[in-house]
Amino acid sequence: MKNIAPAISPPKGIGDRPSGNQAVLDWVHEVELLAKPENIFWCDGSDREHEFLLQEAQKQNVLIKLNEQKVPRSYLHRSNPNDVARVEQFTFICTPTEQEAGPTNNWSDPAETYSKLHGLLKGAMRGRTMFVIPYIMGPPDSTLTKVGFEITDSIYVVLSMRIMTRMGEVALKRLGNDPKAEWNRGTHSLLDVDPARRFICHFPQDNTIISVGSGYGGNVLLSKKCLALRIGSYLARKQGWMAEHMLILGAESPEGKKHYIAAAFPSACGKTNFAMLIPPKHFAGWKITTVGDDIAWMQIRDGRLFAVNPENGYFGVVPGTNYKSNPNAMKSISHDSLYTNVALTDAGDVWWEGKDPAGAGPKHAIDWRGNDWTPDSKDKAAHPNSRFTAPCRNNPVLDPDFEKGDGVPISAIIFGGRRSTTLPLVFQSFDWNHGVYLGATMASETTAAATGAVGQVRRDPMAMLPFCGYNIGDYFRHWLAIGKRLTKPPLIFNVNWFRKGESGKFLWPGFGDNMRVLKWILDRCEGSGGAVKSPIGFLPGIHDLDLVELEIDHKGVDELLEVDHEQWKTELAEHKKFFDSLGGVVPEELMKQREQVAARFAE
Ligand code: GTP
Ligand code: SPV
Ligand code: MN
Repeated sequence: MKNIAPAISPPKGIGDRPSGNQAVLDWVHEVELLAKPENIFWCDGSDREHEFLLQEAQKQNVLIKLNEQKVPRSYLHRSNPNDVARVEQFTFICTPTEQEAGPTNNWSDPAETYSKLHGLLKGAMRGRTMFVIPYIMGPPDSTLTKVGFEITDSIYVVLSMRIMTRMGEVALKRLGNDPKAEWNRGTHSLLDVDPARRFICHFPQDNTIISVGSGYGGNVLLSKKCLALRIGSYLARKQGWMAEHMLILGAESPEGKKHYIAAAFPSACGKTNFAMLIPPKHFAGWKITTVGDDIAWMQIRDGRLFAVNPENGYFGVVPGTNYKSNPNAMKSISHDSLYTNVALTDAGDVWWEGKDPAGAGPKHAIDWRGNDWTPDSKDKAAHPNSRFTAPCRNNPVLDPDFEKGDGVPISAIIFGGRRSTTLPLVFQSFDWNHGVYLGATMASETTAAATGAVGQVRRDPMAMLPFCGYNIGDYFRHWLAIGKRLTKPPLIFNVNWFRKGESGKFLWPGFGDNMRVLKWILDRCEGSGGAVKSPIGFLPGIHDLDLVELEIDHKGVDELLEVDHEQWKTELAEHKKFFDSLGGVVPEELMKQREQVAARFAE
């Protein structure tokens, strides 16, 4: 099978074992005894190593080099067609009690699960190379930064982790020699990429992740959803900080006033696009910069929340990305990038649905499965969840404080999902606890980022449903407790770019025009923006939004901002149903918030 790499033999000076922390060496030895690899390759992230691995990956057909003139130093990877997205149904939180994992996670018993996984890993790397990747999550000088080691038998994982994390020496240095130091042990093996033997298991108490049977993104780049979110959220609660599925952006006015905003939207609901947005012409002089596009780690200082992006790269949705919707993403992926499951043109370029204006695509290409494709084919050329992996350094609007260890101060938190109906374009919570309620009850139509049905409304609290590594009730309590410690809490908002009109089309143009909503949010942070009070929170009046040069009529804006009482009756009933479904773990305060919304509708 094309994903499964035979062992490689590196030349002298590449892949050698560094001297290091004995606890790490012991663990690597244990996994070696279990998985029986042909050899071990210690990654240091150097250019020489990178060149060598790229050559090997091409030899093994794991990567295809793209046309150097079109996309310099970039490669295409095709994952197994049975393995193209996160698998929530095979993702487990393995805590001593089921109650610790809570009602929203799949739970399995740690001892039984270790034993099952060790069974699967037994001899699994025979004839293969076992790579050891030392990495850190977080800026090198941040107190929030965590060390992780990922063992993998996938060269694609190594090359991806080199982009997504800070790899090599920096991690060994950060860890030091203390055998008791905190670090994450992540073990990954492709096995034979069989969905029947695919498990993504987290052992929060042991700071351990074991992932088998997949070679795809969020399942196997253990730094990201596994460490930075599932294990991260567990550690965050224990240690008094927050690990969230949020972008972080900087917004600087023409006068030089800057705010940082964090926003939690579920998978494939617009974080990368919002974090890189280019304001419409009318907003000349405004600068939007990216700190992060997917994950925020936040801690309290001086009564405020400060955020860092633990990642070093973007693992972003490809389809729909173009020079009109997201020029900064296009530039970010124009060189030194990996592409997964997009189409390959005859000229050796990459292509996907939504790359060009309609009709301007290639007449022939090889689709993401490796088959011939023409515009008449019924199948898509690129998989709907095809992804790019690109270094943050490629982003032309990377925030200058991207690597600031202290983090950036957060003025506002935004929640939002894909909702065709009910949810207005934007509204503001009355206070922190009400904002926590907005996050706790948010919902979104499901996307291709996870396997399963697409387009079904499901509750996805704080966009963390698939990523909270412990009991969701305790997670809500943690949010409420953080609020109590903040003297200058961020304001909390909810947005919805995806409301549809009667014709079934999106009412809001989205992308760069989201600046208009962001501007109102910033005005509210500055205390200057007007608002009208509604039962669900503060809404902008139509004149509070800057809609100059926007091709949308007043009726459209009214529809976008409408709070329909009948729809909200249903929505509130859904909130109750959701809370009830969690089986009594929801804090009293959030139940009370729901009653207060209902009471405001009755006023
Ligand atoms: P993950 O990486 O899965 O966490 O996704 P994300 O939240 O970063 O989503 P991303 O920005 O990649 O957007 C996902 C899809 O939504 C893409 O196909 C975008 O084209 C589309 N999208 C993003 N922003 C908007 C918007 O403002 N309006 C509309 N209509 N679509 C959008
Ligand atoms: C998401 O699904 O939210 C992602 C992509 O960001 S993955 O890393 O595959 O989880
Ligand atoms: Mn994500």
